[in-house]
Amino acid sequence: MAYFNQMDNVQYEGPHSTNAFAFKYYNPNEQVNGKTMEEHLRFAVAYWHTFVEDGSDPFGVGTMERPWDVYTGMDLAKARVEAAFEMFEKLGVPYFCFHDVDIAPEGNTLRETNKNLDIIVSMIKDYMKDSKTKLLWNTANNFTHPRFIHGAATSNNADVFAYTAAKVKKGLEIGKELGGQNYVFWGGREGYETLLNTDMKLELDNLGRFFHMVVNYAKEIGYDGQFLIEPKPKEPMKHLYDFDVATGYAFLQNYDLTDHFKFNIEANHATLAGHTFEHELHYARIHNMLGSVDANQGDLLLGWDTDEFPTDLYSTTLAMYEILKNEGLGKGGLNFDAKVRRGSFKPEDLFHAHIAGMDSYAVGLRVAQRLLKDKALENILEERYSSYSEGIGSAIVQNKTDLPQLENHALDLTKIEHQSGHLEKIKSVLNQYLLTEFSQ
Ligand code: XUL
Ligand code: CO
Repeated sequence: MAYFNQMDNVQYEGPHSTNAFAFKYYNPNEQVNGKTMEEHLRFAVAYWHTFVEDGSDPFGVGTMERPWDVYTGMDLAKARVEAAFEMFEKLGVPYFCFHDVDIAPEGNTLRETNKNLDIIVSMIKDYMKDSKTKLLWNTANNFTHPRFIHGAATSNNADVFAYTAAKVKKGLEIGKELGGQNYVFWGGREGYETLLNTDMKLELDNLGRFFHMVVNYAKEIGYDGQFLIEPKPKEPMKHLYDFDVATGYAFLQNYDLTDHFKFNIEANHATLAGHTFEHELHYARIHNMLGSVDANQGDLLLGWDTDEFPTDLYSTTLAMYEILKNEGLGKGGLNFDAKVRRGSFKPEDLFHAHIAGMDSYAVGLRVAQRLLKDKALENILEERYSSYSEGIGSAIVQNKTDLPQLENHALDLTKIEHQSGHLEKIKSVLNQYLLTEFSQ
């Protein structure tokens, strides 16, 4: 059965097209520095936002018109698979991502839930045989059900720790079965409300133990996907343990896990943590920990996790700049962890939203590539730090000096020469690169 009858395959028609169902900038086969746009961008559709969510918010009920909602239970789960693969094909998107509960309903026991999962996973596997769309990552939703009220692997209740471990075990088996490239851990309930009732040391130790069990089990079954931690500072908990990349990295170092994990960085989580998106990407990159991206954006005026589709070209450019400097995302990709607004309730809005996101990242890719090719920003950095390429600076970075020698250098310095930071000039260079990209 078809769910998006009114939509054809979305094609690239170029910047002057007036067809709302065409790409204006994303041209999958276009070569950018030796790779196609499709290979650079590795877009993924997020199953939960696109096929599951109904548009409800804390103040109102669902609004989404979804033709598959005529079904319930396992029939609904199957209808969603049909709708999903129809959409993947029409959008030409190479990857998708899901949580366990997105694809199949929970039963009364985990045993029943797993049976439901097996049925849907084998259906997805069949669909994948005839589709070019692959699994970027799967994960376990260990945050929605009331059993996770006090956490999952960091719960005070050992039964919940066991339940969490069992769901992730199944998740790894599913990932292996479907050829998933990555497995994501977003600890939505791994945090706390108050230290008055929290043993933080035990909770963190348990989280470390849990991740070691995951690494061991993956080895045991021959799972070769990449593990990714997705940081977020808050929401739903007041304080989440994987606050940002730096905090997550310290956790991985403390528990001897850095060899087995990278980060899945979400734009809106970065801004919730008081960072820019590019800060989080950059921090991960310089530590060789940049794994994948949840491509969305927040709203400056709201300040919570609004999960909007990414349309801010400045942000997509700076994100792609980091990704290109990282020589790509390897097994990772750009997952649209983004939802249409509650008022955009028509099925076709799902297409408009993804087209907007894909076009915005295609622009970012092209502009970032030109910035790199011309060394427009790299030259600025080189000049700014030039004091370290000779004399005392060169001795510092080569670890060839010490405090007495540095004192000797400093004692009779009368004038320290500074260069301007030229911030406004740099921003206008960036604007120029953005504005000239498609006007040549
Ligand atoms: C929540 C969030 C999750 C993760 C996967 O803010 O981003 O959807 O991406 O669990
Ligand atoms: Co996310």
